Amino acid sequence: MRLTIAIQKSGRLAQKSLALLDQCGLQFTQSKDKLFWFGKTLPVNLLLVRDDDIPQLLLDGVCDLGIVGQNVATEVLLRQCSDGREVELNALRALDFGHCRLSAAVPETEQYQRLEDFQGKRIATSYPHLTEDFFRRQDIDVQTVRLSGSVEIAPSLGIADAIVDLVSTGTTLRANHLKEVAQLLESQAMLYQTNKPLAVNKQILLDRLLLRIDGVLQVRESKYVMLHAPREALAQIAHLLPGAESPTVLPLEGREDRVAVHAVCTESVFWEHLEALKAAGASAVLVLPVEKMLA
Ligand code: PRT
Ligand code: ZN
Repeated sequence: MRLTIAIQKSGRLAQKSLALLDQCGLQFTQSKDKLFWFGKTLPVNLLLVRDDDIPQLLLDGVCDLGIVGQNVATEVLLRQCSDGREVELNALRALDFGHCRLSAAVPETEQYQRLEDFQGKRIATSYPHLTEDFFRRQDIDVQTVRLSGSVEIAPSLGIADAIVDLVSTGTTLRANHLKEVAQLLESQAMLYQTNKPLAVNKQILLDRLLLRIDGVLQVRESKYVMLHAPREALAQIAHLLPGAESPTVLPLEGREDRVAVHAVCTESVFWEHLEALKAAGASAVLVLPVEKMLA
């Protein structure tokens, strides 16, 4: 029995999705049509598709897991809901890439003060369900103009008064003389599953994969810190190590007053942390990268 994961074939999430699975030790033989990759190292196959298709493939049971932006998953779920279908997806892990926000923007020249200014406006978007749901909740009537791309040019073409689109740096908005005035959703890539239970063997495999994913996510920030410290400052030093659980304390040959301290810091270690450790009496401080981690 094999697990199937759907990921984006090409686009903003494609490389990072593959990199994550690669870091989890998954390797694949690529098929010629490149749509289906066979897992060599674990019984996990890949389906390479357009990101918009991933939620539906999950709901239809074509794949067991999918990596897609929350923006896309939420839009598809709202669309299903508006068609009278109650469906859900479980977000198993936030993957910390593909960060963006779905925002409303109006022409720079527009006098905008509050959300109610959208009343009666035409809003161009590729996210009609998210947009309608957001404004409906605020009791504001808007008319959506559905576009599948180049949403940002709609106001200058006169086909909409405002837009709702994804923003990351804001460059696209500025280039089109638009200003971001409200945020509808914050998004990043997520690992999704349906809420249908998996067969036992697949669940065991998924649990194993999740442990590896957690290890990969954690390792990005983690550092292994080694230092020498006065025995009486141990409590203070342990407190100064960012995100470290009980450190290992080792004797130093020929020294009664000082010990070696080793700890895994699961949060970023900045120069400020090292300076504070030194001020507390630490010396010989070494910060090493962590390659792999399994909790
Ligand atoms: O072909 P396929 O359908 O698979 O891909 P796609 O073209 O629909 O999606 P793609 O690859 O562009 O984006 C995939 C996912 O990346 C999105 O669904 C988001 O979850 C995430 N993401 C993160 C973004 C952005 N950042 C982003 N900036 N998706 C799109 N953009 C676009 C945005 O639409 C706008 O045109 O980038 C422009 C704005 O960027 P800035 O930096 O100028 O603000
Ligand atoms: Zn898409």
